[in-house]
Amino acid sequence: MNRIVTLDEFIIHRQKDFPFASGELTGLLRDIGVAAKIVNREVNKAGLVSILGVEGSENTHGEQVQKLDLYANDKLIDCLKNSGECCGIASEENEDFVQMPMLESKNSKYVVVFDPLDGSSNIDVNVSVGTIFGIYRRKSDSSGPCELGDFLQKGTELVAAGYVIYGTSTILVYTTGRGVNGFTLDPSIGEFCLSHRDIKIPNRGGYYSVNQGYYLKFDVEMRRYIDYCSDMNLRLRYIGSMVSDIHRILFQGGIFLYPNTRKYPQGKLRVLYECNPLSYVVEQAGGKAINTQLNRILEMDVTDLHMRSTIVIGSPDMVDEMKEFVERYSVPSVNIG
Ligand code: AHM
Ligand code: MG
Repeated sequence: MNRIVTLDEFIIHRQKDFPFASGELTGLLRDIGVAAKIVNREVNKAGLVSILGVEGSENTHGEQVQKLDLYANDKLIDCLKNSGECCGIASEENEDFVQMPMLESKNSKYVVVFDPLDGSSNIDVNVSVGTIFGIYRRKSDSSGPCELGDFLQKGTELVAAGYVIYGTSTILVYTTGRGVNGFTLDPSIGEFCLSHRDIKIPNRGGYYSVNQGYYLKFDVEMRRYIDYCSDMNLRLRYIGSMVSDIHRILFQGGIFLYPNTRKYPQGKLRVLYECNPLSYVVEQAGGKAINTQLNRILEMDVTDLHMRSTIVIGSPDMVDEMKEFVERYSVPSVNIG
């Protein structure tokens, strides 16, 4: 029988790969693992909401019941604050970034960005949701508080990124730029155990993933590409929870698209909390991620904490093919003048 390798063991072992590592990044990844276990416990109880109380009400302990995405947000912030391994966080749930107390953050050189519970509209119907995270080295001087510029970095500057999927089992997938590994939570021992070593995305896959309900709102080249996917007998899978859709594509191959629509002319998904971390993971696994202007997601300038983007991400050959489609069918803008 193979010996079980826990997430903590793996992270500590990997620290040796970085000669000047101080242990902060190791600590941060472990904190995220702890927060994931706490969030997992609550997500698993989501169906008991009628027993435990609905949002805004008081539960049997006299505590206010919180929406799960806000609960996940608070837990992540608490875990990162307590350990003092990062100097600030930015979350999809917070308007502004949050500075960690200077004393506790020990002049840390990292900031963390996250979407605490992606796809949270799915919780009530028991569909998988996830946490997405990214870690950057701060740019400002570590003797002072963190600044906005520490968060507005390109995805190419990510030091680590990953996600946790709360699904049929709970899996944490992360990369520090040296391959992608996955860990499944064993509830009997309460540990994430290495289950998917050195994940590689297939060059092609049998799935495409897009909200086809918006078909008529997509640009013509995007509609052509979606028709092509259907003509090629690709299977359409769209969970409406990006982490879950990307997780399937990572293992089975395929392509995920969230183009611009009339409602979201810049795309819906957030660059900092969704597009960049997941693009980093997918690229590390051998995949590709671009926007519908055909630029690499990780190289986009980030100008706002909550900036959105279009995204096309997944198996490398399929993303290249989509790019060719757009180049071929793009309607050149006519200058009437
Ligand atoms: P959220 O962060 O508010 O949950 O929104 C992001 C989610 C993604 O997980 C998912 O891919 C997308 O929104 C679904 O959007 P739509 O319902 O427009 O297809
Ligand atoms: Mg989200």
